[in-house]
Amino acid sequence: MAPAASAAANDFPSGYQGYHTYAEVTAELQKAVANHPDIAKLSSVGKSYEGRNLNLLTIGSGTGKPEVLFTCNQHAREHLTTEMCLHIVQRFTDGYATDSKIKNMVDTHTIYVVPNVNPDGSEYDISGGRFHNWRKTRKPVPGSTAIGTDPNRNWDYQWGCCDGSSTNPSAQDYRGTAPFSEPETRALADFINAHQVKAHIDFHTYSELVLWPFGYTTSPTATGMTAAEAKRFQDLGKAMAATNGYTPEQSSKLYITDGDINDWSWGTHKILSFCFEMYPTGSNPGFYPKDTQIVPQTTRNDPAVDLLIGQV
Ligand code: 0X9
Ligand code: ZN
Repeated sequence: MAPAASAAANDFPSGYQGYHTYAEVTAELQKAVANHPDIAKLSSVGKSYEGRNLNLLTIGSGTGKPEVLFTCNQHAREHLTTEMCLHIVQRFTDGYATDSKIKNMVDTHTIYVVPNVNPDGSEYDISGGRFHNWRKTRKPVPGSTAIGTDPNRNWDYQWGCCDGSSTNPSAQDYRGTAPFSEPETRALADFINAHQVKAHIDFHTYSELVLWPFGYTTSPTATGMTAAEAKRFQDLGKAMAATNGYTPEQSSKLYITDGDINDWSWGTHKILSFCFEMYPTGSNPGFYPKDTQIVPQTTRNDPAVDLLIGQV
């Protein structure tokens, strides 16, 4: 059965109107392509449950180059991350003609950006002109009255293995009925499976952390993670954190998760995959910093983004 139509959100509440709604993100991506057709292309990795395109902006000018992926907004209310992905798009397109460092990165890589992995959730979060503190997707859970699965517990690597997610459909970290039960994670995984991504950041808020796999175990090494590989994550994670002032640690040190995107990306494809938890450090302002924070908190990650791209 087709999902019920859900109205597009008109805008963010007052004090937050510098944030981009899904329609505004799409318009900005179209503008980036119109202004830079030689290096930017807009497509999608698939559709959300409610039928929105999962926009994919590809930046580059050739094939066979190392591929780097940036994903944002798996969690609905983490709107600052969408702005992070939009900032990456704008910096690498608008900066191409004037900044030789950016030109060099673009000429030697293919950069993929998915600003809204969970657009149904983020539109719901701002619906009716107020915030709803929504985290999950918007697909009803079969056999339950609950809505939504935590997309970052829905990835098919050690899914549900280790008490790092919930089987309760009402829980914030509900893992779903099966790995990739959500059309959004399925589509993004299919895209990654079909490409050669070497490095990745999945942006979240909040806590100002640089996190690396594995999240399902507190051990730094495991099947699929040698001591040398763990050291590479540690060294690069610390180097990136030194540029943005975040705290670097293995993700399980924060808490155990199973089925997150970073464990799957590394465990399945050996992608150098990090989770950045952006501004702020604490619950005030938590998930809802005013729009005056967009520029300082997104530009803050420029050196870390460049460092990651420079690795591959
Ligand atoms: O719980 C999550 O999915 C992420 N934190 S958030 O507050 N944005 O929801 C963190 C995932 C990183 N993995 C682990 N902590 N194991
Ligand atoms: Zn999150």
